[in-house]
Amino acid sequence: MKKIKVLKPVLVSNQQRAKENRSMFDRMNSLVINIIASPGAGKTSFIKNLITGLKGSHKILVIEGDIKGQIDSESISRLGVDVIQINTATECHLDAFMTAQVLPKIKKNYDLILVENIGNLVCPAEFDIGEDFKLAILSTPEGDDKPLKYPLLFHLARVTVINKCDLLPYVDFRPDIARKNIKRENPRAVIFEVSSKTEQGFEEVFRFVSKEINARQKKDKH
Ligand SMILES: Nc1nc2c(ncn2[C@@H]2O[C@H](COP(=O)(O)OP(=O)(O)OP(=O)(O)O)[C@@H](O)[C@H]2O)c(=O)[nH]1
Ligand SMILES: [Mg+2]
Repeated sequence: MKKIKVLKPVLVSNQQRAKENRSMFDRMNSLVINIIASPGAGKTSFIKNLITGLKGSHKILVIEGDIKGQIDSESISRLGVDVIQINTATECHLDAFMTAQVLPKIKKNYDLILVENIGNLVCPAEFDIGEDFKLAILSTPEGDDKPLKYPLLFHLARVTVINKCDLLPYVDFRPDIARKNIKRENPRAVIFEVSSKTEQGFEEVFRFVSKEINARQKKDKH
């Protein structure tokens, strides 16, 4: 049977739409972070910690991607921030078109838009949605070899957060090897080690994200 190559055109048209989304985010003056990790790595927990640390100083919106349901959206809205849900039904990632569909729902300007992508280490990395940067989360029970086995995400992610560091005494995860593996895929990656449960390591993340928001807003003034 003859195979038809469709992935390339799909990605090209996604790229075009992502560019249009990015222009819209630029006009809104928002820093957009696309958060990608495997199911259960701690995306929602990380987002909730970020909200707690930054909501006093910044206006935050969360775009929540799930195959089905709104469990994460509901727990995030209880923190008093706006949330927009995208249910993808069968798709294992968010793409630029799905993101574009919810953009008209954004009725005010936010300093920070956090996008929780579908739990998956593979497909979400392939689709630009118009974000400023991708942030990967690697949790310690998953193993320190994952950056080498799922290289695209760790290659593209400007930031990798090693989460669940409170579990280090109980799991075979070597932070120094994980850092080496992340840097092998992306030598310029910014790496944080945190626990979303104990909040250890978050001060540094808050400083980094605040700096990025400020840099973004200065850029727009020029
Ligand atoms: N011990 C420990 N547990 C954590 C940490 N972060 C998250 N968890 C727990 O891990 C489980 C999954 O966390 P979530 O934040 O829901 O993970 P997620 O990546 O959003 O999951 P999906 O949206 O289903 O893909 C929950 O039981 C959290 O309480 C952490 O740093 N340490
Ligand atoms: Mg979640």
